[in-house]
Amino acid sequence: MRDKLALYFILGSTNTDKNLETILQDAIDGGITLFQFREKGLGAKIGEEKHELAKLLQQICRNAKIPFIVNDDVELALELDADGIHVGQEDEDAQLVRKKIGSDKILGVSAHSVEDVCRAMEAGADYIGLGPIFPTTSKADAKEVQGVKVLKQIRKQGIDIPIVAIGGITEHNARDVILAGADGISVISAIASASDVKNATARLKGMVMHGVK
Ligand code: TZP
Ligand code: MG
Repeated sequence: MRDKLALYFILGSTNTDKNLETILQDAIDGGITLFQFREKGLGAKIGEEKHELAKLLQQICRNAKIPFIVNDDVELALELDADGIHVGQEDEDAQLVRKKIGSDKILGVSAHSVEDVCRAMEAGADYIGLGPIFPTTSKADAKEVQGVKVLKQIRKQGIDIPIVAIGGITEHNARDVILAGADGISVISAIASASDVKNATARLKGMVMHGVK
């Protein structure tokens, strides 16, 4: 699991005006290790349209053997036979989600505190999304920014679950979160809003893997 979290890219139609398939393919070419389809926010697609978009993006991931995770929609994840599902603290209960998806699919859970992490582990999470580490404009209802404090606390207590850091992560601060104990970084805008998606992705990957761009 840990290696799959190195460069975790999240995207949905509300994150960009550009073509999502092109962005995803360029991000794959640049070296992302996992993809999460997150169709949320004002103007997000629902129903059949959401399903069709998910299917298109899943196929691109399948061709490249990149894990495809669905955000907060267990039914969609099961319908598409996605590789996994990610839920937040306010979404469907993680323990229930684990029951619905079985033991084979990846279960990711968002956490904001050591307590959240412990509960998620008991519920059967495979990895934690921890944040927001830095200020973000990609999530309207994001919790308070926490820096790397909670991340360091978790590792200091010997909690070893795979963790991907999220929120405002760029090529300039990626190294700090890895040094603080994250297995990888999760980004929306650092990739989706880049003028050269493939190049920006490759630079982020370099920071995570070797501490250099
Ligand atoms: N959860 C916490 S912050 C965030 C999510 C989905 C948004 C991350 O987006 P960005 O653009 O990488 O800050
Ligand atoms: Mg949520």
